[in-house]
Amino acid sequence: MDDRQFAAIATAIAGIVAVLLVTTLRANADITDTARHGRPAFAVDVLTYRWGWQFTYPSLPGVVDRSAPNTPPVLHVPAGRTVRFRMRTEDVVHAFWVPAVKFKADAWPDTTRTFDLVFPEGQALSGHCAQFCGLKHSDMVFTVDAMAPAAFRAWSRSAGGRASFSGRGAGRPAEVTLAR
Ligand SMILES: [Cu+2]
Repeated sequence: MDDRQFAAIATAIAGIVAVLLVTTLRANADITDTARHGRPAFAVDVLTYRWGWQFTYPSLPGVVDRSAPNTPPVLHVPAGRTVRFRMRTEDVVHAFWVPAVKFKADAWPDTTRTFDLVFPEGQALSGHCAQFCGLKHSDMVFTVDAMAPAAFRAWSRSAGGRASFSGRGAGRPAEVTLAR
């Protein structure tokens, strides 16, 4: 290899490194941006079990939306705000899936999964368990009532609390994290 070939190869490698560096920095900036703008405005604890869902709200003690025979539960959230979910399973692996927000996440035993979602306004967005989990897997459905802020405040008052969702928290689905 002569000096010119060496210089050409070295230049090419430097170019590739520069491209990778810029790509990484951009991706990082994206994550930081999401974290800042996606500050959660409301929180939901999700418990999955054979064969149903339970939604509780840390800022609304005592409010429980849970599956009942032939009655899918309703998950109540403010529309257009970042909602932080903490999800666990009581038994086997289930999966939270809401097609309207193009999001699916597994609930694994002994694991708490955290994710942020922003919902469009809608009274009956459909939700499903997307992991076959036994006999009544197909019963594992729920609906999402994603309300405009005023309607959400009214619901939270009628549910016996004052949901604190003063945070601006408008954003888009952010990081999904796992904690054991
Ligand atoms: Cu399931």
